[in-house]
Amino acid sequence: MATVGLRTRSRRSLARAGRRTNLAILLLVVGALLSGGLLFSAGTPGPATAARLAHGLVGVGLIVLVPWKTAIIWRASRLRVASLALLALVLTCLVSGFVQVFGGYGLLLGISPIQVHVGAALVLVFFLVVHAVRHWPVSLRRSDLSRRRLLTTGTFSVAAGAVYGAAELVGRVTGSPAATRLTTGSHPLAPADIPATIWLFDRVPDLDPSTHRVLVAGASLSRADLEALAGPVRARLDCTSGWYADATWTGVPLTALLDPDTLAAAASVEVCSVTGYSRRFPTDEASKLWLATRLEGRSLSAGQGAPVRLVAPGRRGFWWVKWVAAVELSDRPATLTPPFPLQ
Ligand SMILES: Nc1nc2c(c(=O)[nH]1)N[C@H]1C(S)=C(S)[C@@H](COP(=O)(O)O)O[C@H]1N2
Ligand SMILES: [Mo]
Repeated sequence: MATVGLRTRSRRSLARAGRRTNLAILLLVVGALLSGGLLFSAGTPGPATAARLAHGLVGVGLIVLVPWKTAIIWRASRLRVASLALLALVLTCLVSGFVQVFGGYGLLLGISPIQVHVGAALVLVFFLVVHAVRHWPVSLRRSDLSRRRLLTTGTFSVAAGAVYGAAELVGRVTGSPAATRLTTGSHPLAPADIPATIWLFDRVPDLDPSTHRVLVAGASLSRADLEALAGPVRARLDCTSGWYADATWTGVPLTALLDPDTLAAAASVEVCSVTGYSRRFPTDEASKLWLATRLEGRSLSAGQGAPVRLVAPGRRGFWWVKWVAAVELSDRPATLTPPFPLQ
């Protein structure tokens, strides 16, 4: 039997590209949406790291399939606008994802790569549904699960893992921003550069720090009351929009403000903003939740949550409720909270 050259083999492989390539791409795009959704909603670094790794691998998997998908597109007798839009959106997601990882946190025309990435992904869902409906049903064959096919899938996964590892290595060797990011994917910022960040649609409220009061389990406290009890706390603010900052805040732990017996009897502690934004924590986290009035010694700015905001070391940024109005103990378990606020 004559050995077949690598070039001939890859040419044949590309010529066979079709149903299975498309199926793999469908699975990878769905996987990207799921892992991206998990990464967005993970409240702590552990799950965020797992989701980030899965998201990166799936993204690289899509890139590995580019030659095969190109062969399919090249052969297609006609290309529909909706399909081309879907293609453009997938490419936008891939490119913005790479810019975020290797370019670091930055804004171009006031927009960050992650905003482009998430925005394109949301629009993509619509075109993905159109595309899937048009090509429905996806034909599955018994041979798709044959040993040979599983071997191909395994080889493909190893290739994706290798490309991922190589990209990570290149990022490090070249000293790109990818080298200094956290396992959650966030890039470092100095405390002075912390941007005022809105989760989705919240608004900076107009508050007077000298008259504002925070209700802590019914007790009304002024900023001066809180500052009288406050001390320094080092914490890492890690925002899902792709940056983090290690900084010193000035605050009071909730355990210093709440009666220990009442706290022990409750199931959760809810921290509410004047805007309606709120987060519910398990009561055993109360000693790690701080009502803060200062950042690096300076009073908070309006955008940073003045006069009082939550500092929640170990929780991702969207748990750090700004413009705190009340801290309430309740019988409701902390698990009965949506993963993230809808405002
Ligand atoms: N009330 C309220 N609190 C909020 C937000 C918000 O939109 N509304 N954004 C959260 C997000 S996503 C982050 S990352 C941090 C950002 O804090 P910063 O504005 O000081 O950077 O605040 C959190 N607290
Ligand atoms: Mo955030």
